[in-house]
Amino acid sequence: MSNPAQRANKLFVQTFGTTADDLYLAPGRVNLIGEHTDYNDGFVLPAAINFHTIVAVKRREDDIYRAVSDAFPGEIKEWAFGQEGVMTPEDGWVNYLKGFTAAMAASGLPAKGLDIAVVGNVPLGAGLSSSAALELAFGTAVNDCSQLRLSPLAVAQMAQRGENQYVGCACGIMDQMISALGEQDHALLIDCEDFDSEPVHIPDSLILIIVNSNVQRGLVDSEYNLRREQCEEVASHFGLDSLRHLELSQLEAAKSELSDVCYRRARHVLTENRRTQNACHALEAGDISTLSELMAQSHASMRDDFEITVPQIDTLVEIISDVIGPRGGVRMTGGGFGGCVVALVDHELTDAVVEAIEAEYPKQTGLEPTVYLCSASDGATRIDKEVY
Ligand code: GAF
Repeated sequence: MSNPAQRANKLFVQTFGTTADDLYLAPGRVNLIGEHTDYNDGFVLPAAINFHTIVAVKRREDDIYRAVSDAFPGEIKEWAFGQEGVMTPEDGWVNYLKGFTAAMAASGLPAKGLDIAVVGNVPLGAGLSSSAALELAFGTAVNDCSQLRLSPLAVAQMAQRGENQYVGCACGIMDQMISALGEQDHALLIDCEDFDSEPVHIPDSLILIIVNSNVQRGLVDSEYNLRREQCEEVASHFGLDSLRHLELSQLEAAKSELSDVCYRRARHVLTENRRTQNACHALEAGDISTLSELMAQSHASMRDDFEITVPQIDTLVEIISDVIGPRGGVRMTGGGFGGCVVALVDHELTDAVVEAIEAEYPKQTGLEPTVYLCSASDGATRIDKEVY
């Protein structure tokens, strides 16, 4: 059975012996440009993708949550609202749900319990935010079922708080916000200082190609948190809360006062903020060769200054870039240390890009790539379980 909504309904019935009331869905995401800028109060330009997590839910009269995932059918996780207990990495996927209810309880928000069945097709561990998709599908369900009337942005912020304070990842707001607010055929320019956002149309002539390097990602959380600390160190050197309002000229003038590593980390963030705003203008103007140049610069900055790419990812970017030239852009996407590259490419080049990846990547790295031809999708929502 391939339809995920049918799978969610079926898993619900199998697990809880009754039918679900409602289904909610939230997308994974790909970031076009603006990497590691969100927790620096900067700019990001992600798009929600047409890969989703779906939760089938039934309201309960008490405050108990019971959840099952199709990755582990038969294994029911149970907790009471506000009594999530200590979360350990071994608990895995359910921590994202518990983090959300713990953050709600800590904010003084009430919520009734739910029975929940989770299914999805967002690739796991690929850097496409299967975790934010899970948080937002669940958070949107809780918000709706308990009639809290939180805005999609507030649900995203609650999810981020859950992940920061309870799951233990110091992520920024990008993944949750785009999963909440994505729009079909659009990327979203987000100003992470004030959470202002603006949809940016992706020209019809372009296709979104995501390629999973299938590099086993290691040390992601510790390296991520270290990058964040290094950025905070530079901000505090200048007496600032974040790198957002630091000028490149100020950074250059103080270069000798900073370690080389911290200087380069900050240079990435400041230049990436500029590139992101410029990429947004280029996309709006349909100026693909400028977009191509900016994405190439972004990749080089992540490789050389922020040091979050790996050789296999660099190889993938080179293979794609050789085929597309100025007719599209390509770069690593997401937190780094493996994961995926994103390419926005003239439709006419799709076959040539896929052929080059499939021929060259295994030869040069010994790894098999996974290619996803995607489109930008809408954000989290309740869905009609009969028609999905
Ligand atoms: C991860 C984080 F969750 C995001 O907040 C963001 O920092 C991203 O890495 C890097 O841009 O996806």
